[in-house]
Amino acid sequence: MINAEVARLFERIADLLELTGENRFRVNSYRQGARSVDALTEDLAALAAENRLQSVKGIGKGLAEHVHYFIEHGTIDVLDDLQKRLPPGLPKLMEIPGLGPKKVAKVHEALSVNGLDDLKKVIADGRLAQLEGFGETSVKKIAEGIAFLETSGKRTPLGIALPLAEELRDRLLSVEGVRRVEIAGSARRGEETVGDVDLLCEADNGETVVKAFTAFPQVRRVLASGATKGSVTVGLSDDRELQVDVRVVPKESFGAALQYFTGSKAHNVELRERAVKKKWKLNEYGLLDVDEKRLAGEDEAGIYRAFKLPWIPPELRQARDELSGEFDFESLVALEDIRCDLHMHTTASDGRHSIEEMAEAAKALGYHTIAICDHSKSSVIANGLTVERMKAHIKAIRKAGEKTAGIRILAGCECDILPDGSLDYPDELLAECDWVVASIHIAQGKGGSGKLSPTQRTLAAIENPFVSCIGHPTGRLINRREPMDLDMAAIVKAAADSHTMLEINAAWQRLDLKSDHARQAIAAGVMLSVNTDAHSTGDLRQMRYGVVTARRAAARKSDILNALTPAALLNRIRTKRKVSS
Ligand code: DGT
Ligand code: CA
Ligand code: CA
Ligand code: ZN
Repeated sequence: MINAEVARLFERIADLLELTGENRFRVNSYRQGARSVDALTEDLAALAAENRLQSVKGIGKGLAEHVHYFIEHGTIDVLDDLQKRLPPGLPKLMEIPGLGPKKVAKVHEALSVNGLDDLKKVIADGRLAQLEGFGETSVKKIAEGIAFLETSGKRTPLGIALPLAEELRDRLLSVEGVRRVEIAGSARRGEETVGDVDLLCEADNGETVVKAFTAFPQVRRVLASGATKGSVTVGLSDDRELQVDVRVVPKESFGAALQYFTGSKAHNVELRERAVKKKWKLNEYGLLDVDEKRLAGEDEAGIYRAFKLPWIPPELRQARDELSGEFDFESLVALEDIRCDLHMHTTASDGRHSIEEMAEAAKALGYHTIAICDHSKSSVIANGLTVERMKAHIKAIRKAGEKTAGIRILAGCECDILPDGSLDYPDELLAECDWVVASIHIAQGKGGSGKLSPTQRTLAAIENPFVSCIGHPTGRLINRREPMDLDMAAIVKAAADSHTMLEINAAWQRLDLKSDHARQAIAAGVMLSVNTDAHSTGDLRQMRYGVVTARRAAARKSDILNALTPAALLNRIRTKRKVSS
């Protein structure tokens, strides 16, 4: 459906026209057109084919011609002309909070500002503050806006955004008149990074709720505050800001709004296409049939039920195949299914807690098994264990296991895969471990001449009979380090053939494998192991990020090693050793 795109382009034309100082009527006709198109449930392309575009209120002859042009060329000529006429750096300035099209037009005209650098100059030399309609306060706001724009390029990791969203949700719940609050958007879908946080609030006193929200102590700047919607930024520890949107809706629309604002956009488009086929109307207010009779809106499941679909877990709303009706969502792995964590560190290498402390914390989470996996000798910075220390550590782990009732403690290690593809410990030592995670930490770049590539190193480790699992297989750090250049198809196949597990490292900085790779591994028949790589007892709670990543890969409980019974788990580990040796 082209409606959303056409609406966006009309909106853009309106902005650019306003920037050139075009008269208000012409600007408004585009804005009105954008709104009409957005609200339309019929497909614009179908209307155009029947020459009925002008029957839509808000679309006159000119806009109808634009739609026809768009269908033929995939663009709108007026927009292209405008973009050619304007200095290339100018439209970008409209995105700065505190600077709309009118003000940008003014600084362009009065001070010949053509882009961001020019703008910074007239702020620095005081000329902007002297311009009529600006002044010290508004210039200060614009300067802050520039800083925000320049640092907000990066998306925020889920592990930072989600706890913040939960904090704000809980605080909103204590605001008078608020009956219900849900996190929507990418955070609810469990995306590894979040652009902005979307909160949805059920209440009748929108204005006071939004006011209270904008006054929360976490709020750094208020971007908008109205009767049903508020938008703020909160400060992050690295001095970046994260935008948070709040929408207040009445009870009868809550489910429709939750469905709409959870997205993804592509998933919503598919669902709306189904509605259009039935001549129904679906939007954030509810689902209406041909006679405008309300079919659903109060609860989210009701929306899907109207389409004869089960409620769809947010993680799977990706416009893949979740609307096919073929997936058994009941079998999808959930946090409650996770009964063990098989990668964690202790004070023996670079962890903060002892074996016993880690075991007690895991027991409190209801786990039946953990594996202690401290670093091997070549991870010098991480205080990796020499062969002798590792031997002693295995004894210490067994002793702790005997002392600690109610949980099994596996003696494991996180063994480095060296640049030549060999492992950091001899096979005899690995054989003494119950469970071995093999990871690449050293020389993650492409192999130089005569050296093995990361793919070859990983394949070599998979072939070793004592390697149970490959840890954080791609080595990426979200926003900080690119993944290694790997032939994932080859790795996945070798892992499946040898019964080697691949890890979904649940640390939010890693999420490695990521969900697309996890999906690929599952399709090849690989058993995945979701582990926190905890360096403290608190880190064990990061398991949830690994689980949403697995859910985004449509992992069933039976695809995840950590959801098996104790006996089945040990059996799987033994299978690898038997098959390989
Ligand atoms: P983000 O913030 O970039 O991480 O991703 P989202 O998915 O949270 O996106 P956001 O915050 O722009 O919008 C939240 C949801 O609202 C989005 O997932 C789907 C819905 N939505 C927003 N704009 C549109 C639209 O133009 N069409 C449709 N169908 N849905 C939209
Ligand atoms: Ca969002
Ligand atoms: Ca948003
Ligand atoms: Zn580790």
